[in-house]
Amino acid sequence: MVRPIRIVVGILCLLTVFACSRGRRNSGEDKLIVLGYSQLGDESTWRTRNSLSITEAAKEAGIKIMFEDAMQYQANQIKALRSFIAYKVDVIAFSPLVETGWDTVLGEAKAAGIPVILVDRMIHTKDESLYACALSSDFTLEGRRAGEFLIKKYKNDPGPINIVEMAGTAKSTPAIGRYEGFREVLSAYPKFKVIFSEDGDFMASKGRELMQKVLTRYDPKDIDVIYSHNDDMTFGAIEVLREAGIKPGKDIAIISVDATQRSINYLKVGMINCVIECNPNSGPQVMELARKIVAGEPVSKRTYIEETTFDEFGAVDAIPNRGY
Ligand code: GZL
Repeated sequence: MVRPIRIVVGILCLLTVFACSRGRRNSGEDKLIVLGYSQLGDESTWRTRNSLSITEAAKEAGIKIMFEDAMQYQANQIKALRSFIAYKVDVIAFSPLVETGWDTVLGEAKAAGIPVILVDRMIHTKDESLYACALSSDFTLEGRRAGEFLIKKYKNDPGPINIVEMAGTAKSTPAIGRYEGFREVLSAYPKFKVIFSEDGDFMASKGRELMQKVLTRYDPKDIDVIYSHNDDMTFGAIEVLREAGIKPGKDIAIISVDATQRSINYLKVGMINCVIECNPNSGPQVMELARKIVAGEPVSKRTYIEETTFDEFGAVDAIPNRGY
């Protein structure tokens, strides 16, 4: 039986340790970095892996992370950022769901002297001082790569080549970049025609819905390509195609972005024709940026994550396991 006095003493010891660590945190010696991280949601396989990369890297780096999942609501992200400011974290990092609507809350972080790292997605602002640095993929390049694959695949086909596009979350950096980069490359080839483009929010369920809508609107024979902004929407669409007796990758070519293991498996058996890599494993780079910023070391304002393309023209069987 534990005597009550021992419980009280134990609590007092814990509070003392905590107070010292917070004091030490602010004193600058042997700094325990406290990072507030607002993740936009858990909408896709990619996002789940990205969150794991972030939290595992924080643990590895000895950084105390306050991790908040906004469940795809910008209001939840703003609330989380404000709680990090109130807690006086050393540094904030977040993946903005959409590009606009952040100036006010980032102004509050700036006034509180808390640096902000943008991860995975960008914000649209006139005041670049609102964030210390940004780390993400080059989404316009990803879109260009998708277009370049089609130019190669259909180089001897006079067209028209009819394309169905399943876009990501509207006004998000990846959806904007993948939309624009794709058209930038194809604009020189009028045989390519995007006959349908709608927002599927990077979700498998909405990929299904979009493909069902497309098949009520178009004869499958009039669809040559599906360009999907992420694997989860692709997987939803492939289910619908197969239920309709349509062979994905053969009757209709498929380009998908992310490169999760399942999409690579589909590429290897010819159900997908091209997979554009979007790397979710940014955790270690985020923690290194956080450490440098807190230590007052210089960091690049913009860092792009290295990525590649896997397609039917390459050695698909040699693609290493993706791990997610
Ligand atoms: C891209 C990321 C996108 C992924 C999707 O960096 O923001 O969001 O491509 C994810 O899978 O949902």
